[in-house]
Amino acid sequence: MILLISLVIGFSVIALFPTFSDAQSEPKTFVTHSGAVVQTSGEIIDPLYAVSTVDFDPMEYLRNFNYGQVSELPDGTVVREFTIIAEDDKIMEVSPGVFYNVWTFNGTVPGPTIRATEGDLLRINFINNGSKEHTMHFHGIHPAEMDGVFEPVGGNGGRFLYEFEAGPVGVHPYHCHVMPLEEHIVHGLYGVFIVDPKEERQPADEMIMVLNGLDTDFDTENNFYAANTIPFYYQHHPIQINTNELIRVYVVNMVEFDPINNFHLHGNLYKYYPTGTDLVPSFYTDMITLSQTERGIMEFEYNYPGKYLFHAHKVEFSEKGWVGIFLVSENSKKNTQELVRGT
Ligand SMILES: [Cu+2]
Repeated sequence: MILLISLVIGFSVIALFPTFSDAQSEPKTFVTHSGAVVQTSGEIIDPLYAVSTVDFDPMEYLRNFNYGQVSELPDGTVVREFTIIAEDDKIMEVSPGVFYNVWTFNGTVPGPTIRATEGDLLRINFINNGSKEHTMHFHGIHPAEMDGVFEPVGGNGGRFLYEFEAGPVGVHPYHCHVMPLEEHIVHGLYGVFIVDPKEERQPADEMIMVLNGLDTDFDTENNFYAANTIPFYYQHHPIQINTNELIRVYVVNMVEFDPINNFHLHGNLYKYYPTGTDLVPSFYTDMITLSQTERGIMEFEYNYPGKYLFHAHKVEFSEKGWVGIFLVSENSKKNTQELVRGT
């Protein structure tokens, strides 16, 4: 009888915990109390938190511009509304086997590229679902109370409505501005804000490159560098472009800790518009140097097909991931100048 009861209890326990063996074999990612990110298939005792990993596709990010929900005021002003959600508990595998606690705007690093035309009214519904205070601080022109510095937004659902006119024309960063600032930026709370001129720029194959660094061991030095977060990504997945087609790159340097970064293009030179505020290029070069949050617009066309590198000429950065390839194909179309002239 006792044996029978034991068997019944035994089977009940197995029935109650059918996934026990699955849980043991499925790796989990979590953050320890010391801040280290660990993946294990073993039992996690008292984790700080356990989360799933974030997937980020740099190729999708590259040409993804968000224009918001568009409406119009009675006076004809275009209104663009965005909802941006901050979180700080996500883990991303930034390089094979390297897990990093990313803090995200709308689930990615960088956050979504926000794009508007000069004079549009921007409404950014900011929701902080993180555990810490966060804000959105836009570079550009706006009232003091919209600056995202002295109005920290509390975690666990805190909200703030940023409302301001888009300007000036150019490419600007946005980022969290809560102290310690360095920590909030290096974990990934930043993105790109493009303000187009009312008279549109020439048609082009447009792309965004955020230059970033990853301090995966929390020693205030970067272990990896990248264009768009994943080290070596565009070297393994070259960016496909065409000969005789205008390429426009919005480049923003968000690397912390190292005072400078730079951008070298192979087999070509580019016209460079610092901050993108002027419609006439300031330089024709194959090398620009960028300090923290320095940014600009690069424009170029390739005449010859083939593979061309682009990378930091600070070789340490390129050897730690900030390197990519443009794969240039022969363009059957007329070149951009002919298309513009309509000949
Ligand atoms: Cu923050």
